Amino acid sequence: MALFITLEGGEGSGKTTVATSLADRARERGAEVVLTREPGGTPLGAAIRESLFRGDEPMGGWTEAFLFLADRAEHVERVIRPSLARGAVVICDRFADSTIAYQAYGRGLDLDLLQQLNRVATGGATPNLTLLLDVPVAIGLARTRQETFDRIGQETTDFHNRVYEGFGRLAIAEPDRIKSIDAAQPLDAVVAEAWELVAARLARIGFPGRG
Ligand code: T5A
Repeated sequence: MALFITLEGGEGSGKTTVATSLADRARERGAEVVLTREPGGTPLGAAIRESLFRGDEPMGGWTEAFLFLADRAEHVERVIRPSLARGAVVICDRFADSTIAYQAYGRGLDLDLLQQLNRVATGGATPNLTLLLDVPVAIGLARTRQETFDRIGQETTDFHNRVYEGFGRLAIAEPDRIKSIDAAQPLDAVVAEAWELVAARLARIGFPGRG
């Protein structure tokens, strides 16, 4: 019965808004839904999130990567794996693909090593479906209020362009898992497309997902 869905994309692509809407719709169809996020999906993760984004202090690239990975290891062990084990639908706002897009493509850290470290952090937990909300960098950044930008949100346009390219490459490499959605469309259209994909997965595990 379990289903593991992640939402990925750049800043302001609409992940949080779409994830909430998908969770509401899946609950209406009787699923137990665990809506969670990275970083910060556990009490320890909330402290890690605070360390990652507090202030403008510079942080080493690998320090940043290990903080995201530590958050993920705790999140998988404490929240994601137990929820899936009891048959819940887990909807997670960002997961392992963000580390590849931001820390490998964005920061330029070793991609193979980060993939290995992701495998350690996730213990092999892999999403059944990843919705990549694809929006041009300039549109996404314009949607996010400047004053809410954190250390990573404040990065250069070049950095965000590399992240965008990274997500695109991941989608090409894993077309069965990662489904790209044009997130420059009006929100209703984005949610409708995302729900279509989720409803099909829910139907496969026995929920009346369509409609
Ligand atoms: N990170 C994270 C890493 O570097 N490595 C990692 O391994 C992980 C896990 C997370 C930061 O950490 C980085 C990535 C991030 O920089 P965060 O606070 O979770 O920080 O930031 P984001 O995930 O980027 O959240 P944002 O709030 O910036 O973007 P969302 O969630 O994609 O967008 P959302 O839903 O909040 O929407 C933003 C605004 O746009 C509007 C919404 O109403 C809202 O006002 N909107 C639309 N408007 C018009 N049309 C649409 N289609 C719209 N969709 C949304």
